[in-house]
Amino acid sequence: MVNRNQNLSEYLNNLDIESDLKKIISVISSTCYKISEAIRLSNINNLLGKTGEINIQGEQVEKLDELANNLLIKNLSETGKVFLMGSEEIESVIIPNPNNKNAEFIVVFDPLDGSSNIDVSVTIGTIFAIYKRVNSDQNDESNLLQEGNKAIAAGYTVYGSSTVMCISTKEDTSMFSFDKKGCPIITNSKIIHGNSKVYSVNESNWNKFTEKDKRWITSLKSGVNGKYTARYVGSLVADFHRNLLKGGIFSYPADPKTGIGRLRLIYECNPLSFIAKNTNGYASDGEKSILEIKPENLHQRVGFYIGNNIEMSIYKNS
Ligand code: AHM
Ligand code: MG
Repeated sequence: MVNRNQNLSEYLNNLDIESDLKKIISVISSTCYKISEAIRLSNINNLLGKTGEINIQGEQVEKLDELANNLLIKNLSETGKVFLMGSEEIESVIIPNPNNKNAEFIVVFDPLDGSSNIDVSVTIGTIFAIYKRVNSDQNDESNLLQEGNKAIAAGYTVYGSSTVMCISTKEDTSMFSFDKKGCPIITNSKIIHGNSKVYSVNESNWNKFTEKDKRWITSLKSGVNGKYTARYVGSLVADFHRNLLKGGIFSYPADPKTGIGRLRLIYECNPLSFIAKNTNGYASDGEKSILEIKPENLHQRVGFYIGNNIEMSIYKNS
C-alpha cells in the first residue's frame, strides 16, 4: 500500500522488488538530490557554461552535464550492485569502478536532459531505466541493447521550480519531493496520465514534418478534437512531467528523409515510455511501440510520440 508522506525507503520496503534494485533506486535518488544542490548553487560555484569537450552526440558538454554524469557513475559503481551502465554522454558501455562482475543490474541514464536550458534556469532533469543483464560479458553491448519492455524500473527527476522525482515499476508510479535534509517524501502515488489537451512539439521543424504530422497538428489547432493549447519547454523531461500530471502529448518526429529522430531510444525514450505504459499512456516512433524496438546501437535516435492513450489514438487516426 502507498501512503502519502511515506519516505522513499518506507515506500521501497512495500514494493515487491529485489533488495538490490531497492538499493540502486535509493542511490539514484540520493545522487539526484546532490545534482539538484549543485544546480541550485551553480551560478555561485562557477558551474555554468561549457567544459570545452564535445560528447558522443557531437554536442558541447556543459559543466553540469559532466558533474551529473560523473556523480551517477561513481555512486552507482559504489553500490556493488551494478553490472554495467550506459550514459547519453559516454560512447561505449561503462564498467563500474570498483567492479563487481557478479552484479546483475544494468542502469542507463541521460544525466542531465535539456542541456540547452541549463544556463537560463529553465527546468532540466535526470532520466534513467534499470534492466537485468542478459549475459555475463561486460564487454558485450547486448546487455544494454535491450527492448524497453524488458525494463524493470524507470524514472526521472525534474529540477524545476521544485525538485520532483518520479519512480515507476509495474506495481506503481509515484512522485517524491526532497525535504530539507534531502530525504525523499511521497507527494503523489498511483499516478495515471492526466487528460487536459496540450500538445508539445517544436513547430519550427514544420517543413520537415510528414503529411500525417502536419494533418495531425492542424487538426489539433482546428478544434475538431477540443480546444488545445501548446506547451514546449525544450527539455523532454519537463514536457513529459507536465503532460503526465496534467495531460497532453509530446512529439519529436523523425526526419522523413533519414528516418532518424532527435531523441535517444535507450536514454530518453525507453525510460519515459516505460513510465507512460505504467500510467495509462503509450509511446510510439510514429508507427510501432517504442518499447518493442530492439536497439541497434547505444546512441540510436528515433521519432518519438508519447502521451495519454486518448491523445495517442487521435494521433494514430490522423
Ligand atoms: P539533451 O539531452 O542534449 O538535452 O537533448 C535532448 C533535448 C530534449 O530534452 C528536448 O526535448 C529536445 O532536445 C529539444 O530539441 P530542440 O531544441 O530541437 O527542440
Ligand atoms: Mg536528453
